[in-house]
Amino acid sequence: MDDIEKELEQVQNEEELAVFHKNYLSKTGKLTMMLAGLKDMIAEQRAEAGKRLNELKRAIEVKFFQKQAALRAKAVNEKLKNDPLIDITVPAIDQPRGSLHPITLVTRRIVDICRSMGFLVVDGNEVVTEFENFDAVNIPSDHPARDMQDTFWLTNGKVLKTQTSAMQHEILKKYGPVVSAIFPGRCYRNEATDASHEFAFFQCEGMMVGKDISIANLIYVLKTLLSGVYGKEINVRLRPGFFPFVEPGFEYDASCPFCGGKGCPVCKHSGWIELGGCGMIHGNVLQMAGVDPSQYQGFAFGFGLTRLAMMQYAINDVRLLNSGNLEFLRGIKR
Ligand code: FA5
Repeated sequence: MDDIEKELEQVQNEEELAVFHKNYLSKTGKLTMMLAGLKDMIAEQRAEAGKRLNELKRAIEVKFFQKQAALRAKAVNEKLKNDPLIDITVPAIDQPRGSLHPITLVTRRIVDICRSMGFLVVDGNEVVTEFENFDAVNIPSDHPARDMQDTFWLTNGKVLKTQTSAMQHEILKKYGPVVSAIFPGRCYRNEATDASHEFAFFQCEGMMVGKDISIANLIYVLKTLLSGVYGKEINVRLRPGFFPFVEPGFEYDASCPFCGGKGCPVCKHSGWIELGGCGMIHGNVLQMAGVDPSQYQGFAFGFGLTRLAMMQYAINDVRLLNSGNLEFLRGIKR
């Protein structure tokens, strides 16, 4: 141990450090080889020797990273000192710093809450196949539901994702049949834009599939998620609603977080805010992804993440979010 440490202390630059790493810590390094050699020892000795060797390797690794940081800092300082174009004595200009976009803030909040409930967070493509966006979620080519989402078709036959539901199939195939996942993402629809409709906007979708998953689980997850987002107890109510990929399907509302359900301009004095759609995943969707609907079932829910951010930050025109208008962004109270 002492010899290895001494050798590390004598390292003068990053090239020598790389050689040290190769000799001791890389896949073929001495310490790694010694650990690999443990398998040939008799069982009684193996545990004790393994523990000591692991401790030794970890201690060397810590010293290695410390040395690496010190060498890098030294190199940067030397560059700063010797570069005639950089004058480190000039006082820093008091520039306003950047800040996170409201969509990013809301996404992070949702992701944190869902992670704490054990959900996977999946990042999906914006360009998807026609099959993923429609057929795999039970919207075949002759289904009228296709007309509800005016789609940007690409010349190669693919589409710009019109809904995060387009990721259900891939997630079920990759992680199913037992999976809990959320998948926020940018969606595109060929809309005539106005204060509440953009052609590019964010949705967030969640899905839980397994044995004995029920609507009670769906309501619990929605309540926990929304209460976390708003930092107060939120109630959820379901109304019958149609989406081809869920059966039964619902629209769901959250009790207004701004007035506590008493009625205010945000909830149009109803006490409830319409958030999105949800329901039990249709058997056809499960089957197409190779999940047996007689054994497994689950729920899915989706909502307009952009809309949530607009309510959270009192933004009255969705077009401002993509506008790149710094005045607007600076005015947002985070
Ligand atoms: C859907 O897209 C379903 N995929 C949601 C779903 C998921 C239902 C899972 C059931 C199970 P819808 O078309 O209603 O549903 O869109 C959901 C939300 O996206 C809307 O409530 C709205 O907040 C948001 N949204 C839709 N179009 C736009 C748009 N052009 N601009 C801004 N937000 C939009």
